[in-house]
Amino acid sequence: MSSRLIAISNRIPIGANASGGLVVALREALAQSKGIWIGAHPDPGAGEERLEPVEGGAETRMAFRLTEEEMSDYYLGFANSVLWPLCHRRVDLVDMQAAYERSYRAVNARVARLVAQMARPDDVIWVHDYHFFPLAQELRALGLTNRIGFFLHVPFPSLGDLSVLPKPDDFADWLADFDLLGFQTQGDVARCLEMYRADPRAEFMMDGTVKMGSRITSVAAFPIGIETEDFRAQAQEGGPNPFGREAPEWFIIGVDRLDYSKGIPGRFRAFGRYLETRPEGTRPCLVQIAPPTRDTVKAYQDITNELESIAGHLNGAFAELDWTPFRYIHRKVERAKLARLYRMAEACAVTSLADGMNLVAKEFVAAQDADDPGVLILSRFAGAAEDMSAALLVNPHDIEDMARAIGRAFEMPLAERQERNAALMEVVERTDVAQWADAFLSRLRKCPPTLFAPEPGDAGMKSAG
Ligand code: GDG
Repeated sequence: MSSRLIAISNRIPIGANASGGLVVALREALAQSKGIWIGAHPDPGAGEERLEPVEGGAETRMAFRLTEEEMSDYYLGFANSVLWPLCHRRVDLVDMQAAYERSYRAVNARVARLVAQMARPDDVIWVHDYHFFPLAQELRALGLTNRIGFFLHVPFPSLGDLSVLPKPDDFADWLADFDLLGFQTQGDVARCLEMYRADPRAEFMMDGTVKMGSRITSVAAFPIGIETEDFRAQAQEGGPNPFGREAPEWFIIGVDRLDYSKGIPGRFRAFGRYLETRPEGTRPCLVQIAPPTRDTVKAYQDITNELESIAGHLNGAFAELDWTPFRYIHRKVERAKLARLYRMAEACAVTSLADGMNLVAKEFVAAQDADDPGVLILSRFAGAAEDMSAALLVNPHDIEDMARAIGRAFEMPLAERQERNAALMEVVERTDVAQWADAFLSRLRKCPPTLFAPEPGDAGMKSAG
């Protein structure tokens, strides 16, 4: 029998109806190996030294509880006010506090103890995202020699930006204790290798792996995708017109968690610029869905206020009594409705300033009618742009460039739309989320085994306390 998979992510799905690409991909991989999914319970607890079973999934789900203080210092603090802006090239927004770092290290150490209690020697461990950069180091310190892989959903930080961390060298050590580092794009792989090239302790092996002390780590890109077939079916299902009697003549859609990395204010300004130059008599709309996220963090309150003010200002400038060009919805929209909206839209704008992949770009393409598809406008700074070059690629820092792209989308002949959509669909199918999970796990299972846990003082394993 093949070994079990233990997956660790910050959140785990609660309830039988939890959906989303990661949920489905991990669920399948876990079901195949009778595996376990470990993550933080959404409700706080007392920081207990135990995992509790979570009902609802066919696979085994086990949760740990964060204290209120850890929610604030580890999750909103170090993870989302230090590491998130660091990875998204916004070091100006980094809010460095000693308590945040302490909490991050303590939560990682506790999660490692909990994982170690469950893990059998031949289990394969797959750690997700920036909440758990030091987890392998903590697990090795507890003596685990299992194969441990890491997938980073967000961009890998640039070398210069890493200096904002209290001990920048620790970052390379944390990652060196994983057997496999998976990133969204070749650009992320290059930035990770640049970090090791700048580190005199790192050696590059003939097969492209990186050696730090006794540890050997593979680094590769595994572009994530969506459940393509499922999403396409949902978009085709039909149902009532989500706009009721207020359907716009021509509309461009934006769908993002309301995050400063997504470049939404620039998108609004570009649409405003386009409205100034649009063909006479046309009444296009921008429909923006942007549910709130991390809204107790100041940077998120600021972006919410900025967006409301831009939307209000631009509607004031352009709206007519019977036409509202900006339709901004600051709430979560049900998934089936979202799929239908994508299919109805003439274009979709993804204008991220930095983005690991961006699944909205893939969802929009999957939802299109191949005979009469909409146009994808895609930021060069989204990971998706590496493969989805048949989109209209734009510079999200250049309002005129984005306004021109909206104009091109508006006027694009059917044959060109079909040709671009077919090329994009080929990418979306090839990078389906099930294939992503398979590719990562089969590569991880092939990594050479760790024969012994490193001794304290080994260059690949600094103090894990
Ligand atoms: C991180 C990385 C990477 C959004 N609004 C609603 C809604 N959504 C769904 C979208 C999409 C998902 O949320 C957003 O995914 P993204 O990939 O665009 O962005 P992040 O949340 O930042 O995800 C990113 C991803 O991880 C995976 O590795 O691609 O780069 O930042 O699925 O559809 N869904 C519903 N209602 C909404 O109002 N139902």
